[in-house]
Amino acid sequence: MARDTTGTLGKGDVVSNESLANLLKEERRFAPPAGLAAEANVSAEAYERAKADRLGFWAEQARRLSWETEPTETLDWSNPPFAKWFADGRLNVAYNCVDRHVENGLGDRVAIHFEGEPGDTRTLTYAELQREVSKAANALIELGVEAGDRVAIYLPMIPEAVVSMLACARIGAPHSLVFGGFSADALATRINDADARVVITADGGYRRGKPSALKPAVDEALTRPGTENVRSVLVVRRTGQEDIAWTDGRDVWWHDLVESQSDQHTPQAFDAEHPLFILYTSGTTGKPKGILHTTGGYLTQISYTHHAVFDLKPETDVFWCTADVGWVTGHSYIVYGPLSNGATEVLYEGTPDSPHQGRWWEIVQKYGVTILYTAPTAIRAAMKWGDDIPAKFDLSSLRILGSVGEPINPEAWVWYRKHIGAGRTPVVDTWWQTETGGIMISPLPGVTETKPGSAQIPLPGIAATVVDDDAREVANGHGGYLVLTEPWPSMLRTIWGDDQRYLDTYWSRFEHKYFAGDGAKKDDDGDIWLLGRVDDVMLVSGHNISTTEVESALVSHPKVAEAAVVGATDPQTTQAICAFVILRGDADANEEGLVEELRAHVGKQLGPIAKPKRILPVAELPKTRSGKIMRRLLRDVAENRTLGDVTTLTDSSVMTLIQTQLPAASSED
Ligand code: 6R9
Repeated sequence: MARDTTGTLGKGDVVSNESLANLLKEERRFAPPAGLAAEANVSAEAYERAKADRLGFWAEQARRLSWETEPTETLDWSNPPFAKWFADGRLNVAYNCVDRHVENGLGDRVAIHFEGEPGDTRTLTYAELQREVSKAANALIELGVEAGDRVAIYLPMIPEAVVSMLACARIGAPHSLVFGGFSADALATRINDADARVVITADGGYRRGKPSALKPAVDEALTRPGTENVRSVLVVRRTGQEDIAWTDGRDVWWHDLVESQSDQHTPQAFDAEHPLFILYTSGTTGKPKGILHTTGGYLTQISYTHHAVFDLKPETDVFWCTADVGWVTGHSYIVYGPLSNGATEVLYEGTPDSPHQGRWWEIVQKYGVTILYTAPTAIRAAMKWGDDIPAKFDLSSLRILGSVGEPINPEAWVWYRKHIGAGRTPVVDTWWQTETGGIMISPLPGVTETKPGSAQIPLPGIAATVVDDDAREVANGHGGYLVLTEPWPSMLRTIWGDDQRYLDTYWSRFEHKYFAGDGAKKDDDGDIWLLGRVDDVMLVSGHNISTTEVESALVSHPKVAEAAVVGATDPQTTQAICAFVILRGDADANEEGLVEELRAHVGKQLGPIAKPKRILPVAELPKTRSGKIMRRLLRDVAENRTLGDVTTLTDSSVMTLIQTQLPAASSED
């Protein structure tokens, strides 16, 4: 396959043009359902309006919120890239997410349907949520937390996680959530970096039918240097484990302290640029970055995008975002988006396959979920388990499906629409990052004719494009780097305590443009396709090949459910493509000729250069808690290195398993 040299791409291209052409073969198109389009919250006209007056458009969206002092300024970009949005406005985030709905007569509307992993349930109306948040806010005040103090939250997916976040927001104390799956070390680093004063945790949570302790990790983290400023640990009793260690004077039970508080608390307004939260990116390399988000701009964009992308009708919809609250999708689309819009939503503690592989579909049926927002990794797992599982449940309430977290390969997209959405529901593939705070690139369900595998176009008011090495916008049909060319309301404001790193990481690769770190291409219609992290692009015999494309080609084979591809150092070809595949439920890993069949399939789809040198069927892939494949670890395995940091893995035994399987299954040319 000859390299196309006619394009604008130079040395170090993210994607070669011939491989672009391959992805452009996707010709399936899905028009919005007529009924949905007619009633949609946002119509095509929004793009025009935002294009004509971007700042005016965002000023208009800010009016979705209740401000104590309405902003008169929209954007202050006098000191780029340090943005201020709505800087002279003042508001309270918790008031916007809770109290104002109660004041509007919606106190009896269900805010949260909680489904615990063991099957226990709890319903919280907006009025109940207001009382819980007020009590928790009063408790934090009693612990001496003041506006500006950081509070670390290390909780399972239980209502107290949402209540704690809103209580912090209510009193202006920035929260810093740490995944319940993270180790004591990871927790200590984050507590230290944010200089947290209080930690909110639980005795434990439930995972796969068993209690799993959390408090011991907090106890251990607080023995590490740099965590001395933590004066209180507030502990929710979730599992009732008995052997819990207790530090008198520091540890306090939630049911003692919070339950005894008054359920009245008057929220006070904060400046629009008051810090709302710090969230550490799971980052595959280096010290975690504390991404700082602030109040007014963040809530404006999150509320708008939740309304627009999911077409939320708060009176009738039941929204469910399956993410963990400990990562940004949970912050923006479990807590701040749905609640600012007065939605009714599901919060589920457990995993999709416990106690059976139909658990999610059972929950959709039980609560009549209408909008489901999940990640490609979960969709591919469901594909692997088989079509018959979702088919056993009534999923007819669903009307919109969303995807986030990784590129969704066309096969998974089409499967999702067909087997979960009954071939009827739009699928919105939403591209964004912890740093962007909210959705940036996505179809709109009532407007966009969708294309499986593409996130398509920037939302109204968002400016994104694809550039080459020299920062020139690429023509349609070409690939390069995804950049954001104008500031947006929910953008990160800096990296906590490290302005220089903020500049270096995001604003120095291309002048005046935000560098997202993702490879992307524009198709002939100008629609954007995401191709994975730039670091994941492989160099094979002088060709740049994106891991996403090879993975997508593998998954388009009927026997493959999931694939992870890495480039391993190779003396002949610079890097050699090494693929780890999870087979579908009915495929046999020992089948004669399977590896050859898969290699041939990729060769046919993408060309011989993209044929993996090695293909290894595995039972599991190493993933972060947010479902992203940790290719770095697979590269370590493929290159026979000792494994790097595995603390952010969901399950580190996966790596041992993969390592022991490796030599036998390799296939050489
Ligand atoms: C929200 C979230 C951000 C990175 C991002 C990109 C990948 C997210 C995607 C997607 C392709 C999508 N990503 N959504 N890639 N299509 N729809 O995931 O935030 O955890 O910070 O990750 O995830 O690589 O740069 P975060």
